[in-house]
Amino acid sequence: MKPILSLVLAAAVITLSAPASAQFAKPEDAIKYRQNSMFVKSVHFGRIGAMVTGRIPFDAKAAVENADVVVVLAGQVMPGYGVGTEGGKAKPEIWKEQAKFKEMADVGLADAVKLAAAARTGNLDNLKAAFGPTAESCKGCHDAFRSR
Ligand code: ASC
Repeated sequence: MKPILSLVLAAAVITLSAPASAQFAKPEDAIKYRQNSMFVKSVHFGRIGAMVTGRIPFDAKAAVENADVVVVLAGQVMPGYGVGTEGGKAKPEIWKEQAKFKEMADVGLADAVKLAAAARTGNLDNLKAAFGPTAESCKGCHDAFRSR
């Protein structure tokens, strides 16, 4: 594992051990965090998408690096939606249907982990096979829980 990723993961573990209410100084920060996190995720996921569709050449090393960013951020979804942080594009259902929301977040993370594993095989067909389900997970959760 790269030193930088180890550091990010260590920071994530420390962050996760704090109660959700202590995650952000103010609710607007949680909203900003969610939106920026989603933007960064979409940039890195999008680069893999561009390889999968042939818009950019397949680069196995870049695929791994991009997938790893998606994994780290996909693992940080729940802390972004603590009690009292309603707002932004997040539907109120997120806080009313916590179990469903968490389940979708967990599936999203599992798919991202599979995407990173597929990237590590260095095989474009494996990357293609893992990309679709991950995109479906992203879309499914956005359709259910994000307002337009
Ligand atoms: C992205 C992005 C999303 C998802 C979704 C996948 O890159 O910004 O919201 O992928 O489009 O279906």
